[in-house]
Amino acid sequence: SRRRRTKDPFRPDFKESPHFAEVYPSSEKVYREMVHEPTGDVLRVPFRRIYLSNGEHLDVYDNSGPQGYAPQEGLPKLRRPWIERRERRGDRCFTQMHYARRGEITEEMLFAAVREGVDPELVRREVAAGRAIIPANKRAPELEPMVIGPAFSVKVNANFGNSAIASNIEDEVEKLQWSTIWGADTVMDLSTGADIPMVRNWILRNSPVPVGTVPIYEALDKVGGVAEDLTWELFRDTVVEQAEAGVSYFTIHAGVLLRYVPLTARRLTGIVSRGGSIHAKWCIAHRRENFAYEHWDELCAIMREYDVAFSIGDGLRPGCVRDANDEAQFAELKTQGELTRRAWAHDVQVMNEGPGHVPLHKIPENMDRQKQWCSSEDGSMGPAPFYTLGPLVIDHAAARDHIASCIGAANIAMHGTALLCYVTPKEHLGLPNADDVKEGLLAYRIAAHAANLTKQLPGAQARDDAISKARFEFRWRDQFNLALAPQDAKRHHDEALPAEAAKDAPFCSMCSYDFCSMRITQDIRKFAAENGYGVEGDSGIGATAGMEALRLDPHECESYQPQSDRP
Ligand code: IRN
Ligand code: FE2
Repeated sequence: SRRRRTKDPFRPDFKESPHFAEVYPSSEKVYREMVHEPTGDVLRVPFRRIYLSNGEHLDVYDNSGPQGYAPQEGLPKLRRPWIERRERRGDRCFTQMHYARRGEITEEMLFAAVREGVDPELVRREVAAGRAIIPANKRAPELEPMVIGPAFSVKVNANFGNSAIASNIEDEVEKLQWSTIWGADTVMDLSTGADIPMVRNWILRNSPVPVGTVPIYEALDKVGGVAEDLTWELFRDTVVEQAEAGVSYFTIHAGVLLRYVPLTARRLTGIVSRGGSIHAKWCIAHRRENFAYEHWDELCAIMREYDVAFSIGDGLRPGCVRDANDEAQFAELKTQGELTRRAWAHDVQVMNEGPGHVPLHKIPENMDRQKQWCSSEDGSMGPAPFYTLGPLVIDHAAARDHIASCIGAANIAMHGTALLCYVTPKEHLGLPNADDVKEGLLAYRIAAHAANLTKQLPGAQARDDAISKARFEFRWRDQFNLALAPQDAKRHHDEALPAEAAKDAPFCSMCSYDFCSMRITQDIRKFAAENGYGVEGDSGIGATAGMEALRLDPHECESYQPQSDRP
């Protein structure tokens, strides 16, 4: 990855974007058309169609965005007519929550519902109740709408952005493209280095997914990195500029109250949130309450006008398993709940950020408190969607923290977390490059899907079943193409057996022919079928009947499958 500064931020020297066809051979982008009845608009909702060698195909959720647009031009403005209609109508509040509460199913709600394969009325109802959000700033016409909430598939957020030490505009746009092609549902530009507004603008104009930011980072940059010099006015102006640019959700650490800061004194790792530490420093230096908390209603007014969603920061999240679920963390979470209810009163969409580092046995308590505290008191609203950073379930996995955090992420998502903020292998060590972004995302796609299976959403298991069938039938190419990263799967397979013929072989290099359990199982079924013992079909349930007819003890059968516990 290049480290040199961008020469001309108005005309960066972009690399060629990753080619969809190379990343996903045997896939094609298809669009499902759907009429939005109230306006007559025809929505074109993207899917990735995976073609299989047996003539079947499978459509999967697709975040890769419109292909073939040079970053210099930016992506097409899909939402422009929808937004213009609302502006012509003279709307003052543009939030999806506002429309949902009025009973209106917007184009965005329908679009997201088609992607999820659910009734658009469910999306409307969840958004109206604050249980789901559709981050979609009216100044971000490029994005393909998506919904975040526990009633829908679990989503994954990818972070990138430059720092003063590393990266440039070209690298960050490349990380954006890398993120969406590997399945990021949302991205956050966390730039803190040179040209923050420029980097953000290039990302916004090229992102098919909602973009989030942490505005306090740019505000701190404006005051030369001196937290004490921040003011409410400067922060507010930064928020307005970023809303105007098209950011769809803001992390704002308004729950870091002055009186909570001392609660972190005895922690092993103190305050580990960047935004949280900036606010805490300001509060302590001035002995005053957090200005984002004090001016929360003014912030709500800005969010309403653009439809920017709050991602209420977890500035006091635990930074190690020792600090998990402590007083500081839960004090802030309670305040997040109060802020959530105040935002809802303005029809502003909200999610709550969560940790961090939490050992597995403490995850359910964290999730339960979020659900309880970030709802309305009478239970008619919420809980607001939870958005967690992992959590990492052990602290000593440096260089493998994507795995340590994925375990917590799958677990907390199973308990109801709606959006998972990825962690890359570089976590705690350095700024991620494009490869780290890919590894982080693939790990998190696994965590999200693991949780989706537990939620038993309609069709959630279709891809697993398709790849399992291909595996059992030795359709190797289909196995690669159905995998999260087809080329990587193929590369591993081809390492020992590169010949084309091996892609139809009834074994692989792990067990070879004689010890292939799947091949032996097929022999068993074939034998049973040929001997007229009534096996139904060629790969199914009939096997049991066949075994019975053969008078085989099921325990004896195990000796036919010496490797049966292997993948
Ligand atoms: C998500 C959940 N908790 C924290 N996050 C993300 O962490 C947040 O959305 C942002 O992308 C990143 C850094 O936040 P801090 O360190 O400024 O809190
Ligand atoms: Fe950490």
